[in-house]
Amino acid sequence: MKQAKISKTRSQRSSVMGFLLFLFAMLSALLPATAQFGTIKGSVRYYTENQILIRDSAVVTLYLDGLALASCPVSPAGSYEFNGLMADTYDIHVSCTKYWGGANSVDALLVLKHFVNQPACLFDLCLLAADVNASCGIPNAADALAIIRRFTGQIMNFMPPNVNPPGGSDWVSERPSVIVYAFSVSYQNIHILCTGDVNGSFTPF
Ligand SMILES: [Ca+2]
Ligand SMILES: [Ca+2]
Repeated sequence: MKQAKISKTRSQRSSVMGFLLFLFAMLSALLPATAQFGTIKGSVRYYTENQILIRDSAVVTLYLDGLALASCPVSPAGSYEFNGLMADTYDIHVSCTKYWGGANSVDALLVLKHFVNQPACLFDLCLLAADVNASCGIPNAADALAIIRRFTGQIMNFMPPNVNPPGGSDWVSERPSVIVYAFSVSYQNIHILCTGDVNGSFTPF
């Protein structure tokens, strides 16, 4: 009698397991193929106190191991999105073609103060924006002078022969690394600045 009861219980467990396996197989078949991939999404903003959204004239590029994989223009809402990404670590960078502005004598003074360490006052993206000739060293008097010359209309950009080579573009961007997991969304906002506008005083238009 006891043996028959045990056998019946085993049979019931086996049926339940079989049903669960069947259910799992059905659900797997119903899920779209892209579901196993991840997404990166976020906004593009000017690096200033009120974090102004960049709603046009900017393109977000996705890199894997230094190679550009895809590009995406910012939407009118100031957002971007990359879908169907394999789990991995990606880099993101923004290029912008909006009007340049915001760099003046105040920025030049901040660059000089940083250069002579009285005190060092520029960090992260502001430090990158201070190196207007993109010489990749500590921003110095040459960068400060170039900012003054452009603000006063003596030069039209930060490219040679106006500055020493290599010369910098009108915009600089953060380049964050983003980890993507399967079945997940990674949120990453990216900040940009006009080159030379180290105090983020500009309102992009
Ligand atoms: Ca420089
Ligand atoms: Ca400024």
